[in-house]
Amino acid sequence: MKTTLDEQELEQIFQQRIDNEQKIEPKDWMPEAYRKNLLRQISQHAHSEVIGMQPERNFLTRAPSLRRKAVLLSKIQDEGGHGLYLYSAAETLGTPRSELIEALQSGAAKYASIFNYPTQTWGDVGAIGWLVDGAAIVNQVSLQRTSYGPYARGMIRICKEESFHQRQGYEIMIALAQGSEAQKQMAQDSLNRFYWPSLMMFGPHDSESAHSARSMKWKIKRETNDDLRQKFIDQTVPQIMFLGLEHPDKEIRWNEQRQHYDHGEIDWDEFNAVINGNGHCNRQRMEHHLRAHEEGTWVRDAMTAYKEKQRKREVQVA
Ligand code: FAQ
Repeated sequence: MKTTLDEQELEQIFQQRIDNEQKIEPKDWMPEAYRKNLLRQISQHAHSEVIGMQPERNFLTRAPSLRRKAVLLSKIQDEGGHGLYLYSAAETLGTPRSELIEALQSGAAKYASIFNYPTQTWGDVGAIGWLVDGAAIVNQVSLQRTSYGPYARGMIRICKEESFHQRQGYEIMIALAQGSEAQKQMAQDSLNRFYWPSLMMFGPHDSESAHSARSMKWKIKRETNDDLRQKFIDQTVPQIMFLGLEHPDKEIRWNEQRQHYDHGEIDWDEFNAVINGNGHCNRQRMEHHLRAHEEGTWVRDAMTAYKEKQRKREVQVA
């Protein structure tokens, strides 16, 4: 009599659990391709949160009031925290954080394209909170139902914080849009520059998306790139109207039949250039990350030495 299950049977049971909406936990059996794909997505998500601190950090010393500075500081710290939850979730899949960071620094792993755009004005800080965090929430609300337990639980907490980030950004935009003519112009300019890159955050069209089909089958992703992008486009139109700004997409039209907005096309050449390392700030972002990592070596060394000392003490006591 056969006592162990073969790979195919294990995969069938695994898929059945996914189909029944059961979460997969770190010690459960999973196909290697599921582990690899999940590790890729979660670690890239973590890298995005960490690199994503850089554009806003640029304005910490230039925030227009103490209140704005305190709020921005707290928001940026939240993003760092999200990176840490996500690295922890990724590590449950068996790869240490140091390897994940190495992959980021060598260029083997990606991070969200949006963070390679420069922040030029205070309006950009508003646009990032409103549009970039807004797009991140649309994606992450969906990921709260992802099939991998640690990722799904991390997303629930992250979404709560992202909501606050989105509101702080929109509040900045309201203040600018209701301010002087120059402030309104600043808001419009930031909207114009950040709108299209925000749409790119959802990734290539479904027909071009290398990972979507498998990720949907395994419920790593719960909605496709294009469906999430459409949700974001639809929710952003009334927000732009409320601000009294012009929509950057001249082709935006309500489609009664689809009950969605029709829209213009993203510049995919720009998207590909940015994800392949040729955006405005790719080099600068990585140089900063490498420098900060290098400067933090003594902290990591001190932690390792402290842990070792504790371990030796425990051995002596035992
Ligand atoms: N940028 O087959 P797909 C945030 C890559 S968090 C760069 O469709 P997938 C919070 C993709 O990795 C923002 N690369 O891939 C915050 C793949 O390359 P690979 C991050 C992109 O994974 C706010 C290739 O193209 N959020 O912002 C992008 O099924 C403010 C083929 O694409 C997440 O990561 C892109 N935009 O779908 C922080 C959410 N799009 O790996 C600070 C979780 C695609 O084969 C301040 N991730 N690529 O070399 C996801 O939902 C998915 O990974 C997608 C892409 C939807 C991003």
